[in-house]
Amino acid sequence: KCHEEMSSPLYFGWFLFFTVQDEVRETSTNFLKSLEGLESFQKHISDFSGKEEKADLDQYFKAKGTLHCTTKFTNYGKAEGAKEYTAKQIVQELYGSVSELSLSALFITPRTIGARVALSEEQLKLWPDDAEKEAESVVPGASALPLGSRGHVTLGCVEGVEAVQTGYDLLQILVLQKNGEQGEAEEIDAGTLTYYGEGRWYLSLKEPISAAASFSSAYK
Ligand code: 2AM
Repeated sequence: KCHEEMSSPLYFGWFLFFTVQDEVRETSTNFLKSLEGLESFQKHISDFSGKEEKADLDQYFKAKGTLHCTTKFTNYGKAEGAKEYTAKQIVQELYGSVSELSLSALFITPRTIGARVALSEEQLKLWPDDAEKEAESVVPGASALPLGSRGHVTLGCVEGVEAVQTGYDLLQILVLQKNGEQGEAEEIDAGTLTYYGEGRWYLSLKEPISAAASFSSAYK
């Protein structure tokens, strides 16, 4: 029983080192602060508050625990493909290994805040083939995006919203980008900020954040 539990986690992923988590949280807080200071953001504030008044974004999103980038949600072995993923040689081989995650963008929607992860060739070896396809029913067009597109770190969610939503929100923005949606873009200190409507804001970072992380699994 014990062995079975040990090999059937809730999910696999890259877990950011603790010191790095603090840095990323700070970056996230600064991002929200700079958003609130923008005229363009204030113009669309009703996307978040439903009213024409100042919303405190830092209070709006609630943190979801240890910062990580999920590779496979195995749901204690119950998710489709869980056993196959767990048994993969590369998963066994790289379990416990440390690598640098490149956080290339930050994004918020009225539901979630997250960081996009630009996965390396090596990291993509741990990425499930169907991660984007699996989201197709929720985000039409997701399955046509490149492998690894869903890679992200959930930084927070609105109360009552599950973390899985962050990846869907990212994929939705990427589908819009792929369809040539220009949005309303402006340059800010940290990079190019684009508004895609319906409260979707995407900041492409001038300098990606390098975050040390270890590939491992979590049980809750
Ligand atoms: P996240 O990767 O967007 O943060 C435990 O719930 C973790 O598994 C969370 O980090 C969560 O979202 C992720 N998760 C939950 N359900 C999922 C699903 N159906 N597909 C992919 N990831 C999922």
